[in-house]
Amino acid sequence: RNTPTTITLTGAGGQIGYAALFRIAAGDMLGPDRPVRLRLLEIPQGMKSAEGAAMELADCAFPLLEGVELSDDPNVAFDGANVALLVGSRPRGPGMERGDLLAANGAIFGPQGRAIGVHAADDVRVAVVGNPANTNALIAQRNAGDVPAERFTALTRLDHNRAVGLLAAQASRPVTAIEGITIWGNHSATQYPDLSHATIDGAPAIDVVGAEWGRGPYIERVAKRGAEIIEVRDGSSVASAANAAIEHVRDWVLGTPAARDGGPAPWTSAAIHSRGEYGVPEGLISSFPVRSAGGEWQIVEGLSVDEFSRGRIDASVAELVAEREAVEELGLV
Ligand code: NAX
Repeated sequence: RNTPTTITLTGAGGQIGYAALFRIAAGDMLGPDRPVRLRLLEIPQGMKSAEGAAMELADCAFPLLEGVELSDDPNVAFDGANVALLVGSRPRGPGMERGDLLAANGAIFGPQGRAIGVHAADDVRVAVVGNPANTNALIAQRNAGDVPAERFTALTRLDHNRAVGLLAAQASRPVTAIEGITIWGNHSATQYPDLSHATIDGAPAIDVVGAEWGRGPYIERVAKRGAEIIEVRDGSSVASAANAAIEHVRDWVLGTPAARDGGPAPWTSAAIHSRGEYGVPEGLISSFPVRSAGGEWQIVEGLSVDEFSRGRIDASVAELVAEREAVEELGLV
């Protein structure tokens, strides 16, 4: 039997936590041959709910699940963590200014970053789901001491999957016909779902669906899909967000698929540490086209960026720069 992987999940008493825990324990994230140990971090108000989830996990008798521990102390919860899913955060409330939002999240992600730096395993991989995800990841990374910056990522996989699903629906093709979509920038309304390199059954997607739609209503619909779900369901995206977090970590650890039929190997999207690729300022955690191999994300380089894409990428990256400046001014990083 393999040694268990320790997974710390924050906000474990919340909705996304509840949707993610059972799939992780069933092996959907790390595969059927990797036992897992779960560490659930909550604040005192969320503890009962996390306890209930832990009881139900026990009631599933998952063969891969070697233990569940609960804590409201990051120093305990991140001890020995190989994977950290940071879900609990303070999302923007009505009328909340950017400064207030970032300060509230600094109080969460600063201490969690420090605890990861001191207590997590050497191979720790961090995926931030809680919004504002990119900048929360930046705050945690900048507080985590010696942990390599590449280990801190934020989720844009839900945006990516939404972009695939909506394109497939428009073209009346299965999602498996689609490749080469990229989400660029911030996980926010400024994100840029880019069809320039996307294909449908190998043909340029933009020729199939038309540039007018692909560079207009499509972008808006992907970026505002979260609001659309809230409107229809009367509640935010939960199962799809948990699914995206699981796929992000799965691909990071186990790798993205190899090339088929002689084409380029498929890529996905993730917000990762920039070293200046595609003109994104170094040190930002921004979404790129990525593949994963050997347990590391690699940015897909050399894609052409036309004027339209350049403008969209720059606009979303400018928002990330402004958020970084704000957290620097607030002394959070
Ligand atoms: P819930 O409010 O159901 O759950 C959040 C949980 O986090 C609560 O139980 C709360 O007690 C806990 N929590 C708060 N502060 C904490 C801390 N310092 N340490 C540990 N736990 C803490 O929200 P849920 O629907 O689960 O969503 C969680 C987050 O995901 C939100 O910030 C939301 O904005 C974000 N989302 C991110 C998405 C993405 O693609 N990145 C999409 C879905 C979702 O909107």
